[in-house]
Amino acid sequence: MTVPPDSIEDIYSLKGKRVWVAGHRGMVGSALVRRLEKEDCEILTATRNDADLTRQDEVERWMNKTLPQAVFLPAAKVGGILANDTYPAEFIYDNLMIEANVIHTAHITGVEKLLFLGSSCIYPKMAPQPIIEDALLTGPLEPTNECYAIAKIAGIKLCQAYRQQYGADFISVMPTNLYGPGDNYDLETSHVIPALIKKAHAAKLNGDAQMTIWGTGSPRREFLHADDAADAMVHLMKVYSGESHVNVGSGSDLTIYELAKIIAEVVGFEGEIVKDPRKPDGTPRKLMAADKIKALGWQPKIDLSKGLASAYQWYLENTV
Ligand code: GFB
Repeated sequence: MTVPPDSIEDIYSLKGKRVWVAGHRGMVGSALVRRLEKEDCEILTATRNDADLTRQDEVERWMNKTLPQAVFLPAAKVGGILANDTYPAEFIYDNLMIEANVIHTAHITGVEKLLFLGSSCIYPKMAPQPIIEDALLTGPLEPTNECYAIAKIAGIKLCQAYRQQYGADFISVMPTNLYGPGDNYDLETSHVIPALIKKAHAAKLNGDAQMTIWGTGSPRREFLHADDAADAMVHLMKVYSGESHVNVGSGSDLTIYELAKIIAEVVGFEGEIVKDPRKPDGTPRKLMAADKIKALGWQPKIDLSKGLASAYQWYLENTV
């Protein structure tokens, strides 16, 4: 049951604080900046020229200079199933470096509160559904994204370790598959939603009889709009402090084939949807339990069809 937001007391205030969004150019980082603009705080951002987050000396220099009081850490090397499977070295190395540098330096420079973003792929491939937070490290991971997941699990452990040893107020959230403005539309590296929007749009324009989706179409996925995810993160920054990570999802899922049909309808592609089983399916299902975040007084506002329509609009206005 969702607890009314008003009944949950803030334990941390962003008011008047210097708040660093590390990775503000990404889809989640830019959604966080949009959301934080509604708070009475000073938003700090760093371009790659200011600080390459994979370089410890650059992170230290930048954080010592700007002294953020609160940090959101969405910065990460991210990608869809094929990118994860093709570039495991970058997915583990870049992510380990970014989180180790930022979390350690946050401790050294006395950051009051830090929120680290993981991903639902940290859970075992065959975790019972819906996946509760305690399912972490109870079984083998999905092989196509094992390197990314191991790096993200290390990030959760970093936050827990600095909390246990030094009392640092560092928390972690595990968002489900996200989509929204600023998404990556490169078909080789993107997630499924931007890929299918792009494919459906091209098929419509070409007058194609078919569009192809990867895999069997039967895996189930949960999706959340990036603006909802950012809203959840700002909420958790204010109301949550604890060692365990918190799932951030929509609470419902659908098959990839069902998703493709909705996207075809949103885009106006009327042809056939064909499956390509030579491509990987990945995890069969990763619906996360939403009980914890609901009990903390948060629920999503953007339903999938409306969110997909706005994502398509963004695609038309920004990439075509
Ligand atoms: O979004 P996606 O790449 O990520 O794929 P994952 C989701 C499902 O959609 C898979 C299928 O079963 C894909 O086979 N799919 C169908 C497609 N057509 C397409 C297409 O054209 N492009 C893509 N990309 N998929 C990633 C992880 O897993 O999701 C990461 O690898 C991370 O670690 C991220 O957790 C959120 O949900 O499979």
